[in-house]
Amino acid sequence: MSEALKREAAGRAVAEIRSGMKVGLGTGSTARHFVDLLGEKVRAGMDIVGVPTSEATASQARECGIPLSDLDTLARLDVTVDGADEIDGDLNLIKGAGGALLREKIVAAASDAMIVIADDTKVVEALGGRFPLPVEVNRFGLGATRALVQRLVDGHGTDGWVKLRGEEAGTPFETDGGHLILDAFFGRISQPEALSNELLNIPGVVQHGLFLNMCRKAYVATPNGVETLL
Ligand code: ABF
Repeated sequence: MSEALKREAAGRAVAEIRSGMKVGLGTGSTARHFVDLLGEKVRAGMDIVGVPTSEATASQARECGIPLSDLDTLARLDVTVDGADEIDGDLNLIKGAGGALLREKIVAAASDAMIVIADDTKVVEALGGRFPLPVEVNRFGLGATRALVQRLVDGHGTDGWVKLRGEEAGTPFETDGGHLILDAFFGRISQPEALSNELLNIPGVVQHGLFLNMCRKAYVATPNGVETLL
């Protein structure tokens, strides 16, 4: 999907931002367009404050001149705009390919609304069929936590797998919070709420990339223009 189309989706989200708003700033290549376009508005006089979901976004936002704050200073935000890896018909999401899922979820949960911007390759019938679910885990007890996540994958009845992100390259990926990521391929996830609870019941799991009942609107870029999913 071309960057131009991602930018169009981002532009639709920027059009919803008004002066005075407190805005969660997502992570990833689509969210990057949003931050860039929002920066243009700020430089033209729009008065907003952003809360970034990653160090990468914080650094881009600073370069764009967007004033930043955090969730210690601002307990609630008006809206968060972020990308996604999979979007189903109920606007439930898989996120975390960029490794920022924990901060993304904290920021989205602190926001009155979450708008997702994506291209149409991200729209799926059921979550999990295409994309492994990122599971952020504590370093301590990694082997035991991995075995418990693998047990959930095996119990899902598919040819699933669990990989430590970065392991094959010799350097495990580390999140902004200093955690690791297990990418767990479940196949189609028929009961996302149940899986969410099962994962969060594993003590070494910090958070996972299922974003359920959090997003109310998605702007999806297609070759024929941007569609709004509600
Ligand atoms: C973030 O960036 C992540 O939660 C998601 O994994 C990814 C999407 O990136 P892109 O817009 O580059 O496809 O939103």
